Amino acid sequence: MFRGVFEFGIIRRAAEAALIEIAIHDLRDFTDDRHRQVDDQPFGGGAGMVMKPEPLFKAIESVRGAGDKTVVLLSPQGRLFSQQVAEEFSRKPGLVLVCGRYEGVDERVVEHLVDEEISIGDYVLTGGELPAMVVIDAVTRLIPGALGCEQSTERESFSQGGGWTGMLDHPHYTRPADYRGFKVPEVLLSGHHEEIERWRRGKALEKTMQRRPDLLADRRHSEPETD
Ligand code: 4FV
Repeated sequence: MFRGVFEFGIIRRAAEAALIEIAIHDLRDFTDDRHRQVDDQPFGGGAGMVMKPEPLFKAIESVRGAGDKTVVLLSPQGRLFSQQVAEEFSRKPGLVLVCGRYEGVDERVVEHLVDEEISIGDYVLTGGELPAMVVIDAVTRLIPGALGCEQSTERESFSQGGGWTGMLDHPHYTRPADYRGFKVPEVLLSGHHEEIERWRRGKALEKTMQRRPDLLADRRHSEPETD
């Protein structure tokens, strides 16, 4: 599942530039029984299977290495992933992303090995692989040098920098200035950078108020008190 995703675009370039290093480990390689079993029936009964502790302990302990890596289990029980969490993770030396399957992993893995549980949203997926890819994508683009000049993380949705704290993004336009009679807003063609900045901030605020007023509430809490 991962190969396809990491062979394209920014993730691929960041790996080629050694800005990131991604290693994928098959849990079955950490089993020692003939059936290479990684799951088993749940104690207490019930539907589905649970991932066994042994392969996970062996895998995580060997991958974690010197222990400077943060062990993250992707699960619906986790803290909701966000741009802020992505920025936090992008400043860490390394991550071990544990992808569950079936009903989930044996709780002793969570208790004794997992530093942080992360959820990408309140819905149930078939596995933790897609959430892991989401985390890798959001974190990689925050690694200095990962984004070429055509993109910047400075001012974008939810970013914490440059006065656009936590707002949705402003509309974007490119050539042609007139497409089927649909024109680009004059101000963007004016070259008046301050007016353009004001228009963009206005549009970002308008869209945020309409679609995500909750973000403005958070903003108010995160902004320092002004007299
Ligand atoms: C999930 C989420 C998620 C739960 C059982 C995998 C599934 C299955 N992970 N954010 N939402 N995981 O639904 O991170 O093992």
